Amino acid sequence: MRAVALARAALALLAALTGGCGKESKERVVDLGGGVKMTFVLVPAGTFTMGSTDAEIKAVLAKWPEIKEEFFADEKPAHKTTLSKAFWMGKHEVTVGQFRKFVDAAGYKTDAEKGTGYKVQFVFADGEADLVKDASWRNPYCKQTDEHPVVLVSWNDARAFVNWLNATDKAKPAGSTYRLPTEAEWEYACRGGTTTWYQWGDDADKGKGWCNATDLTAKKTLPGVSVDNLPMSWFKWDDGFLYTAPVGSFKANAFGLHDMHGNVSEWCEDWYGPYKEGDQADPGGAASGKSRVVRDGSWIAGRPPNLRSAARSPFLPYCRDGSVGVRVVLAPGP
Ligand SMILES: [Ca+2]
Ligand SMILES: [Ca+2]
Repeated sequence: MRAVALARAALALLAALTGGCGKESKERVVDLGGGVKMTFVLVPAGTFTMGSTDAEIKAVLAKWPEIKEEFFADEKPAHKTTLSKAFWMGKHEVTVGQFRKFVDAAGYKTDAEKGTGYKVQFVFADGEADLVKDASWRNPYCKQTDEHPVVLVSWNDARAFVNWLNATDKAKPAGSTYRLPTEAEWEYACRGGTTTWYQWGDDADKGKGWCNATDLTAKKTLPGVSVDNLPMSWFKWDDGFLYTAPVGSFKANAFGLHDMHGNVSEWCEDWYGPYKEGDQADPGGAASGKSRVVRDGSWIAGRPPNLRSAARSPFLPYCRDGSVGVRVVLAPGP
């Protein structure tokens, strides 16, 4: 009886989330005005193993022995995590065109444009790593069309964007809210039911067609780059993009989400902190902290292990980078 009641409750929640249409809709398209649209896909409730097992970390260290073990310590312990409610997630990273709609409508100035708290941004221009003072989402030092993922936006900017979505989408299902994904939602959505290092398996070299990463295209142009003060290692295939790629240029995962590996890293809602031991339900990260979570490697910030589904990074909320962007969820709750 309990199982039946739970199933009914889950169906009711799903109906509420999908606008009560009775039939599950897999995509939700939001009109931001002026022909600019944003598509969300429905990610079902479920249970998965979050983080890395000791066996995964041991195998990763064997493959990339130049990296210190403590670099992966924050991925432990692997823990069973349940997400009790379905949620909508952006099918793509937020694009320049979508972000521009927000900026124009709200008259918003990003942290980078205000120059607050953080005077320079780390971007790559002309094949070199540079610290520059005038980079912003409008001037990212690489060619970006309206279909490319917005970059050089801080966590504060990302939050301002979702606040605007909440005020703008009048057809939003009652009781649901736009926000950034929790770290658990992000990893669950990235894995799409997989338990391997990447959506395509454990072998980094078999990822061609799945993502825009630090590939041989990047190696040809940026041979001297180092990340985390270590020599760079590269994916051994060409994806055709040195900088960002237009969103959705690569394969979708099992949930219909694109670019969950690579292109740009993505802000999460949570404070960054160590994982708790034991099974968890709907975790929301550390209670407080200094940094927010950024997930996913990118066109540049990711040597192959950094693009694994379990990899995580801290990033100060006012920081912005040419490799960090945004993905949005629409989820039940405040
Ligand atoms: Ca690339
Ligand atoms: Ca991404």
